[in-house]
Amino acid sequence: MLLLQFSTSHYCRKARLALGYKKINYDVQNLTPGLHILKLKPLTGLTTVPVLLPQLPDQPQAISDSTQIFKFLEKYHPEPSLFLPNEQQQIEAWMLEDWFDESIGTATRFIYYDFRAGAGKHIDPSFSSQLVIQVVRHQYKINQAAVHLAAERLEIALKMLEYRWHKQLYLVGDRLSVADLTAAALLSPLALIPKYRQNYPWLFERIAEIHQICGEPLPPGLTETGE
Ligand SMILES: N[C@@H](CCC(=O)N[C@@H](CS)C(=O)NCC(=O)O)C(=O)O
Repeated sequence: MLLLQFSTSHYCRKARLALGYKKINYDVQNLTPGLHILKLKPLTGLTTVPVLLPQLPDQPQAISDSTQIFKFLEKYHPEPSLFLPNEQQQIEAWMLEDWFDESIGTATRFIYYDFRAGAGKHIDPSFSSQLVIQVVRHQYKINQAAVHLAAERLEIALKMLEYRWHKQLYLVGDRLSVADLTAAALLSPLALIPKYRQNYPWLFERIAEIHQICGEPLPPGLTETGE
């Protein structure tokens, strides 16, 4: 299998966590932002990564969207399962997965790129890095008002995660599900932001644990020793 990705994308991290959880061998191809459209549009009709190319007989040529990749992997490689045996719990896991995908993953993107252009500029002040950051800010219309709203949305997610991850371990049911992997990937960009690191240490411990279970290297800002 081949995963088409941006190396820094948290949605691509989400797909890698699922591949790792299921111990599936795969290669990655890092696409260049901007030029990625030329490759993806004819393949999927969309412009976003991740895209999985199963490269297997009788399987689709390309699967676009991290949620569709979860569904394909579960069918292709059912064990270990990312679906919960209780149907009602699985519906709840999908609802959380979708909320993280559509709302919280974009909120962390807004907060992350705002940080990288301001207080976190020192992480990579190079012209090329700051240019990419400005292009992304323009593409997603990231301004102060939008960042403020994103931070408010994120607060709700953090309260929910504190209750479920911190106190119960799993977001739904009694084992890892699509909801846990999605949250671990889509909140990972916050690991570079001191305010979140200081206020939510349990969050990053759980994100690190899930990465370790999935055999995926830790996101930038987290190290194996937790520093
Ligand atoms: N809902 C999509 C979102 C993926 C997404 O937003 N990917 C971004 C990178 S983080 C992307 O490819 N952006 C480039 C573009 O929109 O052209 C998924 O879960 O796969």
